[in-house]
Amino acid sequence: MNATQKVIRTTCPYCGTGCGVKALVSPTGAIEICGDDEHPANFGRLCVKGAALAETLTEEGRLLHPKVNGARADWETALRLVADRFRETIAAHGPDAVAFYVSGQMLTEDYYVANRLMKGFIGSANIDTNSRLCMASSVAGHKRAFGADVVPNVYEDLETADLVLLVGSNLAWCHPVLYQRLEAAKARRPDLRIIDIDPRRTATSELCDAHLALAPGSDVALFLGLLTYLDRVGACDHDYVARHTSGVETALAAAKPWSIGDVARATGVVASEIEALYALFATRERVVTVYSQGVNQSVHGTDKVNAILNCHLFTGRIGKPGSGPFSVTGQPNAMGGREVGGLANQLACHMELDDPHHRAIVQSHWRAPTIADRPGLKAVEMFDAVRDGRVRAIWIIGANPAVSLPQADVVRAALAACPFVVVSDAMEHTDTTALASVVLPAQAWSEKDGTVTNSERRISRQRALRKGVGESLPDWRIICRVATLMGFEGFDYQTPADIFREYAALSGRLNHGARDFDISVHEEATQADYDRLAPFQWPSRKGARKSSEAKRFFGRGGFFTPDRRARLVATPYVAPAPHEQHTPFVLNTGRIRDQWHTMTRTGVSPRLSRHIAEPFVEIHPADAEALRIAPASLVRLSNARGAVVLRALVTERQRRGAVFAPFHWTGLLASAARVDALVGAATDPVSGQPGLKEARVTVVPFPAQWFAFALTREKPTSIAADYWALARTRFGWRIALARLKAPPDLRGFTQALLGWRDDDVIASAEDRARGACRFVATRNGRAQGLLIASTQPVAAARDFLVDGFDDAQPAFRLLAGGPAAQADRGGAICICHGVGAKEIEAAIARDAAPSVDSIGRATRAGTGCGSCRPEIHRLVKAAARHGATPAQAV
Ligand SMILES: Nc1nc2c(c(=O)[nH]1)N[C@H]1C(S)=C(S)[C@@H](COP(=O)(O)OP(=O)(O)OC[C@H]3O[C@@H](n4cnc5c(=O)[nH]c(N)nc54)[C@H](O)[C@@H]3O)O[C@H]1N2
Ligand SMILES: Nc1nc2c(c(=O)[nH]1)N[C@H]1C(S)=C(S)[C@@H](COP(=O)(O)OP(=O)(O)OC[C@H]3O[C@@H](n4cnc5c(=O)[nH]c(N)nc54)[C@H](O)[C@@H]3O)O[C@H]1N2
Ligand code: SF4
Ligand SMILES: [Mo]
Repeated sequence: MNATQKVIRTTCPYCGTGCGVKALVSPTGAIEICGDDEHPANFGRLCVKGAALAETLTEEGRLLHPKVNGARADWETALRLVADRFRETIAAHGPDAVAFYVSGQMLTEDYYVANRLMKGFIGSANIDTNSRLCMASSVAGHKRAFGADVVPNVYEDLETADLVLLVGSNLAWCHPVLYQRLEAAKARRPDLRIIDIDPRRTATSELCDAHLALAPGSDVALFLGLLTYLDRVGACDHDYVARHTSGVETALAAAKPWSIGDVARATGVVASEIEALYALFATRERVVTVYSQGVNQSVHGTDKVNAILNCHLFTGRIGKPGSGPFSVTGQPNAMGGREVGGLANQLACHMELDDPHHRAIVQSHWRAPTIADRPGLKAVEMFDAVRDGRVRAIWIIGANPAVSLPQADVVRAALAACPFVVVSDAMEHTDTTALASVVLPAQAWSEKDGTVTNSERRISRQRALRKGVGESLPDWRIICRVATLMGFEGFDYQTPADIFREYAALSGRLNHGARDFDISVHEEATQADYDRLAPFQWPSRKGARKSSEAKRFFGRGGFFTPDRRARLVATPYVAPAPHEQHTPFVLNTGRIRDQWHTMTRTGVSPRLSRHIAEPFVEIHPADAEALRIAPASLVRLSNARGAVVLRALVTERQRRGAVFAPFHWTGLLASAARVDALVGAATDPVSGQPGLKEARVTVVPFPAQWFAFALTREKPTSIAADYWALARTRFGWRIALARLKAPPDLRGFTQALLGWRDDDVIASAEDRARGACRFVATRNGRAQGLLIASTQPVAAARDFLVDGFDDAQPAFRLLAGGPAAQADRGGAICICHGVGAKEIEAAIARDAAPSVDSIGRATRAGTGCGSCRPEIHRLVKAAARHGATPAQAV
């Protein structure tokens, strides 16, 4: 840091860990990013995505002004059109004919005004958030058990526990800083036991003492077995159960039939591993169970949640230091959205739609003409209603449902046919903005101001670091202007602080401890207070002495049910339906380390695009062999709903009978990799959350005859291939391609793809024996484009070519017969220091006693943000098992 730089403290816009970020802003506007050592979520750490934030602050691809039917429009015209069309639709078809689909990436202030407009002024509850796809089963499970949606514990409990279970949670890649805190705790206290419960082995498993690769969807059986085991061995906390719970008999009755043998049969895990897990749970005093999408994204998600909560309640292990169930939130403000009422079945500030007293409180606080009194459409239902014409005008804010929602092809068609679609987004081109009648440019992270809540109920400020690009405006302001144009009064907030103050006051209104969510201590916050606001946890009740406010909930009961007791819920196990012959594989979906959702932001970063540059599917070697799928070949996954084509990653980390594919790739970045096109509309009956990890598919080789890898400076305008995937590089784009038949005119094909001009110098080399051909185009002595084609999947050191592309030398060396071996560093592992798998393997081979730390000293890998440490660990372990083996790219 230098003296001219201004320090602005803000919060990372990615995962729900909610790390504090320190931005160093120079007078020139240049921005450097580092971790905020004072923020209690991360104490200075950042993962690779947080560390690369500065790189995403480009104007490239941003939406700079409003557009109506594809043409530039001014704000007044665009907003008036939105207001008029919504008003007309409501007048003609009633308030339920309009809907908002919003996002856990909105700030709380944005959410508050959107919710107030829909539920208090339009008078419908048709506002739902993408958190329906993410947290709805945790919300429903919490409400069933606790009477309110509360995460009882705090992050430090992960560090002080004796046993941590990670259920359906790839923490190493999805909450990397929490994982690092856990890793550091284990290094300090090797006796801390960590068990991973996930059908596939992930980077997270590397730290764990055991990995239980249970059958997909069998979690309820595992936790029913645990409950009955705990009862049998006398691990019940009788005092806690008697004083603070009800329903224990029914829950136990549902669990009784589950012997360890039954659990082994249902989960496919050997009995001894199950028994070892149960014994640890019974005997370790402090236990934390972390869970996320492997639990929530299931048609039995709410039962999975309650099956876990039951075991914690039964043993009194909740809301105590080092003990409790811990649902970790995904998005930066998924938690804030739950608090403010962004779900179609909530009101605001954890108040309920079906409670007349709550409705009266909210309506009067909102000075609202009406108040919705029944739940609106939940995400999947909302798009069904768009499809069948019940919803005739929809406003999508901060989400990309044409990629991320189940039945994505149906969603796309529904939006294309909908009479009026408004999309507020920061980016110009997304799969969803392509379907909009009106697109509105939203300010993005670094430009806007507001608050977010992380997984441990901690509210932090996001602060503007610079002016908004183009004509973009903050979401709250866009929503308020539309509300005003619709004729509604009271949307004249001047700053987010005005909204925050009103919100804080609502949380405390007629509360007196009856409701969990309370931040009324801030109800009189001035602009200056808001500007200074330091991260704080709720509850933060007005008038309560700080010391009297427990940091955790429920350690001594005090649930939010009418009798103040928690409910143990009977959770019968429903085995997944037997496989249909034509769709024999379970399609599990999720995330990778360096990309965020539909890649609209992380996809612009060359550094983040490097770790995994192509959509892929993990498949077990035995399944691959039976289906004649070679490593790195292309495969087609399909079912009645759709099809995708992905690169095969053959790995024993995957179970037989199941495949895993990330859901990040969009229609803009790959020919056919929107995996949500394959996911069905079935949802959990309690929460309405879809089974995003439970689709069924068939898997076959994709019969490509021709393959290519290309680098270009300019993004191709069209790609004449049956398969393609694009990724950003420092100097342009990398493209993987395949065709069912070789292009008849390879030179012409290459010229069109790479955008050659006639005056470019073209060099080429052909290897007829291997059916390979290489082209390099240069302009003024600098590489312009490169293409390697082959009748086999192209085996080239891709990162090496990417790195050397600019000066064209490596490309020419390649033409001369392939890259120098010593220069090929292998697939990217450490992004901070640019260390590849082959360099790490070489260092491991040289090291007498290799460890993650010694390899870090030798190569610097893993010594930056630390996100790659689990992968280095895997390479160290693999070398110990087999001697040095070549690492796979993923
Ligand atoms: N890098 C990165 N980090 C992110 C995100 C991102 O896009 N990229 N997104 C953020 C968001 S919004 C979210 S919600 C979180 C999600 O964070 P996670 O929930 O950790 O991520 P996922 O990869 O969706 O799924 C977790 C695991 O569930 C497993 N699973 C699948 N089926 C089952 C099952 O039946 N039982 C069990 N026990 N496990 C199963 C999968 O194999 C997978 O490893 O990540 C957040 N962090
Ligand atoms: N198969 C499968 N599908 C899944 C999941 C899965 O695990 N498997 N996970 C689900 C989960 S947990 C989640 S959370 C969802 C995520 O799915 P989405 O939320 O639909 O995905 P994002 O790419 O995060 O979309 C956010 C959009 O908001 C835009 N944006 C960024 N900043 C701003 C801003 O400040 N204002 C506005 N207005 N827009 C902005 C971005 O450019 C982007 O287009 O996906 C769900 N879908
Ligand atoms: S763990 Fe990474 S992505 Fe998540 S908040 Fe922290 S820096 Fe951001
Ligand atoms: Mo999520």
